[in-house]
Amino acid sequence: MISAKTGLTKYDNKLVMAHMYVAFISLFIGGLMGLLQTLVRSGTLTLPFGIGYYQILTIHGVLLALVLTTFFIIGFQFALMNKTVGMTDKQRESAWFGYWIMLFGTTTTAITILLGKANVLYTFYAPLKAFPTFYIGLALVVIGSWIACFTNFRQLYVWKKKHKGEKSPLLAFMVVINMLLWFIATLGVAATVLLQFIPWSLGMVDTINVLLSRTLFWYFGHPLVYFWLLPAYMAWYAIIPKIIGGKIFSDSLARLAFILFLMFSIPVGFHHQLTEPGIDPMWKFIQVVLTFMVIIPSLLTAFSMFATFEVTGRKKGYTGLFGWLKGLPWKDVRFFAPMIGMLFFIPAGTGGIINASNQMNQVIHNTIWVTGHFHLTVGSTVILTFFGISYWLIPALTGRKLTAKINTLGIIQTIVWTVGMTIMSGSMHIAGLLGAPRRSSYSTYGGTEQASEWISYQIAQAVGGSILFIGIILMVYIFINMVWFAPKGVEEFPLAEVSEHAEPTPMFLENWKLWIGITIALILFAYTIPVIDIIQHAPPGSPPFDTLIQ
Ligand code: HAS
Ligand code: CU
Repeated sequence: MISAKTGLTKYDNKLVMAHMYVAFISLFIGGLMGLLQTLVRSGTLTLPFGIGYYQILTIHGVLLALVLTTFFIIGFQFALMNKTVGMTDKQRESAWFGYWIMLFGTTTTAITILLGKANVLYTFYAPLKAFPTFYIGLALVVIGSWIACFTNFRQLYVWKKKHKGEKSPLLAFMVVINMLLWFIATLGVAATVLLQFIPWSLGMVDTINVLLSRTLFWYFGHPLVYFWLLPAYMAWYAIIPKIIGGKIFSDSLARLAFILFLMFSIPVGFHHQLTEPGIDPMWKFIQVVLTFMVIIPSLLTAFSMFATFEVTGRKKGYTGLFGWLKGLPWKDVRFFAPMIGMLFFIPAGTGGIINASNQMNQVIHNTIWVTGHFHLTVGSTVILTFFGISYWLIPALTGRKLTAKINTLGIIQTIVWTVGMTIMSGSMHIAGLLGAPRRSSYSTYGGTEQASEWISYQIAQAVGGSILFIGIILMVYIFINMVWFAPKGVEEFPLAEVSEHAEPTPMFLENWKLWIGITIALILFAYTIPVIDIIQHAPPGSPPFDTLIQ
């Protein structure tokens, strides 16, 4: 039976919650590993039982950056699709099938890391080599996620057949764009894992083309960060306006931003490889230009959010240049947490633009500045928005209420996160500028002259990390409350309507063939020649691609 208030059936609830359990368990374990790391880096802790720094760093990165995000996003996206276009029984079966494959893959990879057989970090750069089950597990996670992709595509397709000539619901459109982006991007990581890493780790080939593997990884790795960001944007565009009592500023602008993300997210991976030899600087330059293109949809989003806030505030009667700020529901955690996430994105995005600028990249690359950057983006903007979503989504799914007490605790959680992250990420940025390396433990640099210059910032990181861990415990407590202990009731699934002043959405925005065509053309343009170069000019000992396939 479909609930009148949430628009979801109990089967939908079960499916989405299955994803959420994995996400929150990963948050807890991954967060704990993060705390240990800051303690090890600052020299305050030596790990017992021969556990290595890289082992906990790998668990931290894989669980938080890959497992938490993927499960939360796929679960949330199923909630959005099922709410807006519905899900048939057959689609539900395939969704569950994908879920089990992802879970099996995750468990396989996690066990390999826990046994200390895969200390290769979440980027698993060759020539670091892990035990084969690490890569096989990851491949299964990707395959499982493809089943989710095709289930979502099918959901919209079936809806469109029933609603000929109508434009698809905004959130369903956004989910499909994000899954298209994910599918095209994961082809790169699947290629390197299946054709390079698995044969190499199994001993079927002796060597690996390192540059090719890194290039295929970053072909995936950059769009990966937008796969994390776009669900947060879905909430900003289409859910937050409802929570603040307003409307969506422009449906067309939201769709345009998402289309631009699809087109420009993928042909930009070289901005992670600017210091790498073996790639012609001309192609690096072209991909840097394309990186600056992908900043535009974020600027559109910033504009659109400001417009939504201002229009809503003014409608409520607040005047003056910034008077409308008072009209926002600061005491509602469903708004407060994502809003702080948005504020974090201002310095985070600025940092990204610095990273992408070739000359400045030379200063910060491989320093802990980069770690500071991604703790502001994915670790603040994205995760605070995901927490903001959880405050209404979880109770809506479990048939409970978000109580006033939990609302207040959520606000405290957000403040704790803000304080912890500002201290940790701020000191990471500064230490990075002083040359402190990323991905390295105290044992590698402790005692050197430079280390004494960094030490106070490393200690600040440990302080920030400890505060963040308190934030994680609070969030896990809130999750447990919303799942099992909060009073029964009905929580709203907030979906905003489009403003009556917005222009009608032009139909060409739904020209899938055109957008996918341009995306593929841009990828071929940005990657074909450099990849041929990388294969042809592979150093001796690095077998060409065809011998790997044999
Ligand atoms: Fe990045 C490295 C460039 C965005 C994540 N990035 C990373 C890594 C991660 C990551 C994980 O060019 C490390 C990978 C590794 O392990 O090596 N990044 C960028 C650029 C952007 C960017 C140009 N990154 C992200 C996002 C991430 C993420 C988003 C995760 C979710 N990044 C780089 C580069 C590197 C890199 C280089 C490689 C560095 C190296 O050398 O290794 C852009 O997309 C940023 C655009 C964003 C903006 C901000 C818009 C602001 C908004 C908020 C508005 C606020 C409002 C509030 C409305 C221009 C939308 C209103 C407030 C009121 C009070 C009313
Ligand atoms: Cu990137």
